[in-house]
Amino acid sequence: MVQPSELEIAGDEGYIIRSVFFDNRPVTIIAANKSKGVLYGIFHFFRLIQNRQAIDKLSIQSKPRIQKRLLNHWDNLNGSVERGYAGKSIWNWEKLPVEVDPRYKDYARVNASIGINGTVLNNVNSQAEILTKGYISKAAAIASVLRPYGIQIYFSIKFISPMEIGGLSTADPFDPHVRRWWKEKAQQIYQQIPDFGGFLVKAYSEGQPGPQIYGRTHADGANMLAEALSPYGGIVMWRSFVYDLSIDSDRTKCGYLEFVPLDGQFATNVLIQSKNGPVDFQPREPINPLFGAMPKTPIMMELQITQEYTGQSNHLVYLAPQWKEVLDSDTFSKGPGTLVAEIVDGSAENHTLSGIAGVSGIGTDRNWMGHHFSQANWYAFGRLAWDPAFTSGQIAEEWIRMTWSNDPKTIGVIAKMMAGSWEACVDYMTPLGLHHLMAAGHHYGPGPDYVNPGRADWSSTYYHKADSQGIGFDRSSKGTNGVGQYAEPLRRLWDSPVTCPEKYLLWFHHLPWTHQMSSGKTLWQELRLHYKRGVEAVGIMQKTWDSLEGRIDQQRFDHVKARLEMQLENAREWRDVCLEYFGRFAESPNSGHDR
Ligand code: GCW
Repeated sequence: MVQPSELEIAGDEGYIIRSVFFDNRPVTIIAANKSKGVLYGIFHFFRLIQNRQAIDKLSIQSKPRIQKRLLNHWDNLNGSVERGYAGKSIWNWEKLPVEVDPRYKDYARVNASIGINGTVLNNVNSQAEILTKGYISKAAAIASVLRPYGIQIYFSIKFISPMEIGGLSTADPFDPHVRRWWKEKAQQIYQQIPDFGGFLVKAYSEGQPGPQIYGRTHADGANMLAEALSPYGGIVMWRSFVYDLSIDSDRTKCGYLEFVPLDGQFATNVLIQSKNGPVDFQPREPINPLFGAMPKTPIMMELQITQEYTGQSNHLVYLAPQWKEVLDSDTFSKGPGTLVAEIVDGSAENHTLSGIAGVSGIGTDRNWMGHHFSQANWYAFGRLAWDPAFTSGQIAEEWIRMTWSNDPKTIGVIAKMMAGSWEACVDYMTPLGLHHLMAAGHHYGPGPDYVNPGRADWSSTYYHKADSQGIGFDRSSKGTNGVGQYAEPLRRLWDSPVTCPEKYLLWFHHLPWTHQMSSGKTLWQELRLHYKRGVEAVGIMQKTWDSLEGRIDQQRFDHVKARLEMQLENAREWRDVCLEYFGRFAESPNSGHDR
């Protein structure tokens, strides 16, 4: 029926599902090497049933391509969630470990059903308290609920914890007392949580301390933690989200400049966790140049499920197409066909360790994510982490069938809305490679004129550089040479406005308003068209949704309807504010453009 040899390739998490006859009766076998594989196999089988697929002639074999598939909660210990738009943190630290909210089990099941096998409980802007005895016991209570579902827990740690809660006078990674402190801390954690996953670290970035305080490198810091965790099989996920403008005045270049020279210096249980793009989860970014640039180090990809820059919990934006664009991008780092997905799954560079993280959007809201459709992003993250080759359409269809309906009309309508929603958001917020145009104090509405008094790179004007001469950030070889961080032929193609894909045009080039686009239109005309198109797309989504009234329950229908109204209003605002502002330059007497 299933030979043991067939299971060899299934590994620890894979499974085989097969229809066979046993004693003349049809049976379905779900076989795996480990209980986790059986768990995933059963969820696969449920999915088939929920998707109304035939289950009488099954012959399925599946295993995850990426090893560590994690959610990252940006949850603070006081119950607030950084960039969370769905209520408070689900971790009720005050009541733990005595009271264990039944929702943790629901959380575990949802995650296991999409293959997620790890979760970082607390914010990367970390508090040292997470490592105190009390919090370790609280976390152990969560771990025991998640364990049967194959989910390990991890902590974000603060680099100077030995000082803040350990009474040491330094956190220097070369100090023997500091090293001992971390080793003892690891031992303490593993005593209570034997399958603890490891540490996530944001160091020397946005006010978080790091080894640089002591003149040490990221590798020195990461390796100290790796040494403490390695006896137990724990890992360190060290983030590359750093942008110290004293290293380079172009923010997009900083991560690469700090990390690439360290390739080869990290311990074997360290992964470098890098955001998909070089800035910060903008509606669209070109790939992070670190993918493929550190062949000796496993690079873990960080995606953002919570919609910090894409309308938060008010806009319907299905992000799988964005993630697919990144995963399917060719880095050319080992010649043509070295896709980001193959860097991340470890196959391109022969790493045994591989990982992907999604910044969670989960909160205490009844529907988990604030917007019913945001759940699709959670679902899609899990599915792509399992296999980056799945298509966004296929994932959407599975989710729609399980969440909304198996009625073909409903599926078709919702699938169409979802498919176009990301590109619509890019169009009404930041088309043609524009980025980071938000108003002061939040990451929601438009503020192209915003200038941060303290930091140039927190200003919108730093990114778009619009003036009467033109618009865009010159990262070509004539500008900051940001393009120089990519492998050939990307470097060459993106260096010229003629061969640079238009979706990245203003990311890499500062061009006159009269620049001719492939459509024959001028840049200014094209920009206006994109903003207009984005707003129109939301209007169409709204009408499309209305056509579903009566086909789905009224409560969720009304919820989405109300949010689409808000989305349309917001999209119009983005269009009007941005075009009014850019128009001041584009249509000024010396722009060369007709009014
Ligand atoms: O996306 C930005 C957010 C910060 C976040 C930071 C990071 C957790 O605006 O809120 O901090 O990036 O990723 O570290």
